[in-house]
Amino acid sequence: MAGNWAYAQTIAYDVTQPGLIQNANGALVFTASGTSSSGTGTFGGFLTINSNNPQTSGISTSGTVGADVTGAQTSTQTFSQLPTTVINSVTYRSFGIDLNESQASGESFISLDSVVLYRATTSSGAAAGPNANGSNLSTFTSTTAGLSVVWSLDSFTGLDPSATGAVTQDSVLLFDTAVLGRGSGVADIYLMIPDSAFAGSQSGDYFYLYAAFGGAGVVNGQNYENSGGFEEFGRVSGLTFTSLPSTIISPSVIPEASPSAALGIGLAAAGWWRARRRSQTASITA
Ligand SMILES: [Ca+2]
Ligand SMILES: [Ca+2]
Ligand SMILES: [Ca+2]
Repeated sequence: MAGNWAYAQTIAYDVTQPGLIQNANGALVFTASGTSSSGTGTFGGFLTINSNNPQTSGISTSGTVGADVTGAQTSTQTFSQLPTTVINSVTYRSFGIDLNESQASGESFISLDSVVLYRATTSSGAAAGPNANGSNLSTFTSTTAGLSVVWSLDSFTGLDPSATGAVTQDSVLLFDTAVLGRGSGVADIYLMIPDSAFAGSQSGDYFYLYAAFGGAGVVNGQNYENSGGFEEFGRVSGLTFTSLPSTIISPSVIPEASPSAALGIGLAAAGWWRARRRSQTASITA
């Protein structure tokens, strides 16, 4: 089950408790829990992935969406639609992630395996989005003209992180919605991508966000596959963050896993898990 998109080296971030990630590719990822903000925030949803598939993925296009995406709640974004938020004097394009998982025993956990924000000079039109397990993303990436990667959770070559051998560093975020969940329609997680990553963007450019959930499978006995309830990405605006979570979440390496090594991930992660809490006081406050 696990390992649909497991790569040679997986960097895991344990976000089952509130905390802040300083992503290697320049973004801030932090939980709403443990965060203080002021203002009247809005969450402008533009990608809804709604399935019970253990691994699920989608891309935000106004064209033909993938099987797990709710088209009526999903749309291509233009540059002017992407709001900015200033945190500690740095300007970010600000996004939120609303996680919805079954709260039945053992089902509240979910992994976020991939996030890629693309920029294109043309609309994707009818290019079909990816299938549930992340395959068929190449249909989108190969037919959308002028496509480039603005930001990604992972490091990869080319345009398609689901392509064999593309990922050079695989990061995965592990969430527990029983701890972090704030209900439907509001962000549980904030994703702040530095505005500097958007250098050169034109007002007429189009933006597409790809996300994949559930691929971590079983880690330390917890099942991070997707279960009932939709996952949604939205634009976050109107918030001033007065503090961020005080816990910095450090990355930990999960050793190599073969595609059939879900059990191996669990065993290897046991040692990693015991040593994972290397918290320190956050140096970033707004
Ligand atoms: Ca789950
Ligand atoms: Ca990943
Ligand atoms: Ca779900």
